[in-house]
Amino acid sequence: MQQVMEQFADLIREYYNDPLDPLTKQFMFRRPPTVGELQRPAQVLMLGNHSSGKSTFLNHLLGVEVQKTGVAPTDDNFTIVTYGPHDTDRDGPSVVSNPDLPYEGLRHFGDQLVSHIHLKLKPVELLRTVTLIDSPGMIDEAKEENGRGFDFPGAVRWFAERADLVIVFFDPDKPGTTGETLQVFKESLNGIDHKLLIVLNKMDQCQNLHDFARAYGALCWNLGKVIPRKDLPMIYNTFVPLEGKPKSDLPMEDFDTARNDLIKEIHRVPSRRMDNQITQMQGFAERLRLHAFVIDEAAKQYRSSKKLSYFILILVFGGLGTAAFMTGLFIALPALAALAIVILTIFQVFVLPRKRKRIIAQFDKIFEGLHDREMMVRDRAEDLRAMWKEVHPRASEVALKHGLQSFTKMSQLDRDVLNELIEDDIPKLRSKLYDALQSVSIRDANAAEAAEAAEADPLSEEEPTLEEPDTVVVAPEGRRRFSWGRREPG
Ligand SMILES: Nc1nc2c(ncn2[C@@H]2O[C@H](COP(=O)(O)OP(=O)(O)OP(=O)(O)O)[C@@H](O)[C@H]2O)c(=O)[nH]1
Ligand SMILES: [Mg+2]
Repeated sequence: MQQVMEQFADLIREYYNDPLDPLTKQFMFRRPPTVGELQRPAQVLMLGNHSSGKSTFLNHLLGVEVQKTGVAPTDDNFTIVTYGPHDTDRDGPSVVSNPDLPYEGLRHFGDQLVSHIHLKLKPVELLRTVTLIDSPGMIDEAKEENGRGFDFPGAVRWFAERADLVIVFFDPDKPGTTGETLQVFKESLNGIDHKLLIVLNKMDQCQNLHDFARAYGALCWNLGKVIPRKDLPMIYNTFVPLEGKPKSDLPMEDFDTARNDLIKEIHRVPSRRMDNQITQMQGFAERLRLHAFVIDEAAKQYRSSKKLSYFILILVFGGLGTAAFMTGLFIALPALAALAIVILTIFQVFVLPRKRKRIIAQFDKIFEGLHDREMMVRDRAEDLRAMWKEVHPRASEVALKHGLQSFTKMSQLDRDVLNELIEDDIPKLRSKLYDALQSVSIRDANAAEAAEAAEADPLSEEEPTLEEPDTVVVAPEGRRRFSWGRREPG
């Protein structure tokens, strides 16, 4: 599995190196993910009301006491738990200033947040491929502005966008989503419901079916208000078995199954990460294409209108000069030359910048013009418009700041390479990933079956096959590359 992941991570990096990074630079698009961000292990963000059992679950999952647990809402830190050969703790400032760790972006939230960040390294096998992030318990009452001293929903959004799975914990005491929880659902988790899992925890606290129905009903009712979808995400009703807790009268098997399923989902996160990275690269490439094509078209319009204006100037002054020459009015020639220089200066200082601004103000029209056919398909038009809404401010900003003249023409080869990446290479990469993951899981299942059979019949001759998976050949052979200024073939 690890080997398959590494191969795909390398491939994704290769696509960023060529053509996405050079095109990003050419058109001054936003920063692509760094190598550190691409290489980091998969991340699971654990959110939830205070005392809903986040830290207890984390300890249970890892089989060691990593986090303190307790009834009072005492933990107001984001704790990043990741792999290290020895138990080590690091504080926020050292975490956000370490370029080898993908948390530098948190610095923008200010010192208050940084002082609420902790990193714990633990020698636990699961942490080699999955990093867990425990978060401050949310208070289920309306909070004053800035009650925490930092932008809590913003920080949650930052972590959630980078997480491959976001688990939100509730418990039967507080199955409501009001106050801070409501704010987080609306401001931090909108648009990422595909990574969201909901856990109704501490089910052993429900004494009977009535308690369970009340808690489950209240949670669904409240979630329905903040998740604008017809179908709610999967809700795992579970608990963590703890010594000394009173036993419930409810049958516990289903809750045990839900806990095992939840743990399986967490173990599956590294493969989800690959899928998320492909989705992220696709989103990046599609936005870059919109940005680059619109700027390139605007720059083309600007260049041709500039050429036309120069052509008219040359024609007029060339004509006047020739006429003066032919009629023997040589005395008029210096005056004509001076006038040509004045008009050229006015043209360059006043007319061209205004022209540039006018073209940039018409970016919407250029966008519509470039996609007139796709705009006929309703769903595609909606997607494109939503994407353009995101891309437009940056495109206008860089065009205004640097001027349309500073963008070199995009070659047909680069256009084709980018189009092929989006239309062909990325979908193929995704299906290769599914095939590779499927063959790994079939092999794992066979190995487990063989091991079980060997255990049941120790005299059997057959050895369980536990060999390493074959290398999956995924290198893109013969694909076209970014031109790096080369002329296109033909
Ligand atoms: N009965 C029962 N108690 C639990 C369960 N999980 C956690 N607890 C108890 O609930 C209390 C709170 O658990 P924590 O794990 O500290 O909760 P938390 O969500 O991390 O809380 P904060 O860090 O304050 O947000 C502790 O006393 C735990 O022993 C559970 O599944 N069943
Ligand atoms: Mg906690």
